[in-house]
Amino acid sequence: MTNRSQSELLFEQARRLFPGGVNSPVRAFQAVGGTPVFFRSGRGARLTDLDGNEYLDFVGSWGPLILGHARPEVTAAIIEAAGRGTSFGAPSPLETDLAERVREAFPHLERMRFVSSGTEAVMGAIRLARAYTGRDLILKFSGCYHGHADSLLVKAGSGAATLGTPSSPGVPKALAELTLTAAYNDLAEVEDLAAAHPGRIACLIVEPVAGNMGCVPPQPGFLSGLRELCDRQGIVLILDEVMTGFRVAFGGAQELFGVRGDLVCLGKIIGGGMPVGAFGGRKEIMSILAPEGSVYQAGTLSGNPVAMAAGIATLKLLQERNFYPRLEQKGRRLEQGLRPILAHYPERLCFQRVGSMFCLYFRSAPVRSFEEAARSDTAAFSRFFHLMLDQGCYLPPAQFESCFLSAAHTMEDLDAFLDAAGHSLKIVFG
Ligand code: KE4
Repeated sequence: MTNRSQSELLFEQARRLFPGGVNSPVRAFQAVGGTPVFFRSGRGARLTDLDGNEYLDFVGSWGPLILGHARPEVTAAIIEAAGRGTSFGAPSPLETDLAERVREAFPHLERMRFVSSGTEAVMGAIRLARAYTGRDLILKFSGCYHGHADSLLVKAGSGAATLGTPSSPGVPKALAELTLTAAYNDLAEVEDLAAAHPGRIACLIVEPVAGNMGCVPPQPGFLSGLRELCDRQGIVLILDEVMTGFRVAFGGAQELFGVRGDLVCLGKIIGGGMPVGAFGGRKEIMSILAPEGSVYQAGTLSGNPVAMAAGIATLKLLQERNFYPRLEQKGRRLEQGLRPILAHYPERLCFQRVGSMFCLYFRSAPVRSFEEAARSDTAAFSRFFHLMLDQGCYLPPAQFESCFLSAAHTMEDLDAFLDAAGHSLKIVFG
């Protein structure tokens, strides 16, 4: 059993300061039991905890660290920018530089706005869609997570689903009633909802690959069907690419599946591990945003120069030749290596992957919606999680999350994962 006494001590101190001892619920290990690991440092694909234990990291800070921890070029850019001042509260050329790089990946973002989190990006996009259409209803999918803004904490995924509060207390009923929900990949249900509420739905927001109920790819025709329906009904299609943007391809899921949003939300990778979110899209929608228009949105640290510098350094490296093909080779190696292992446990496991994001569900295949993900054996997952942790593999501490590979993971690291997984599954399933 790995000694994590320092983490246990630190967790006791943290519980006297923070609810649940953490500053974001998914970190609390509530779904898997035990004590959250406190980390001292990360380098490449590895994390080191306060007891000196080293782990291969398959969380990657929940997505941002596609380059791995402490990538020298990113760290150098942060240090250099910080030396010139951490914040101006005024424009800097760094915002323009990062925005131009974002637009290279998402050319249909005619205008954009930087914020400090994915939640803020989604809040801005929703408010814009409501103002642009003059409509109040929004439509989301159960199990999708779009940050913790009130209107989106209805049948939400990620930590909300993990903790059993997909619809959070504290959200006024009157507000929650303005959020319609459908099952992911169920186009017919979306059509029914649109028919039941003609001319009242402002926007439809979707994760083009659902990474907050594990890893659920869109079924063929799902995204294009949503696009067509939104065009037909005058509904703003918001693609939440906070997780998938620059993850599944340089141009995100929109590049992969060829479906464009009217508005797009970004985050995670574009900050290179620093707090950055962004929303953007068609000029005619974005132009009603203050100060050009009257839809208000603001932020003290929006476009923060140090965060911008981290994002610029990150995107520069993602544009290097063969970055994504090399990452795909690693994802394929992991999937192919797992296949013979999972074959020992027919109908007990389902591995789903899109690029360098993946999930091992403890239930039979396939998983196409949250309703299907929710039937996973979370007790078996928890046992697997701890067995992997004790073998030096740090996974997301919840079944309803996606794992991530980075450019820093080597083929030997993936073999170590496969060995640990094979050993762990033997114990879990006997
Ligand atoms: P943030 O506000 O956490 O930066 O982004 C919210 C968000 C929006 N949209 C999508 C698709 C997201 O995945 C997220 C955040 N993802 C979770 C992980 N599943 C963040 C981890 C956490 O809540 O601590």
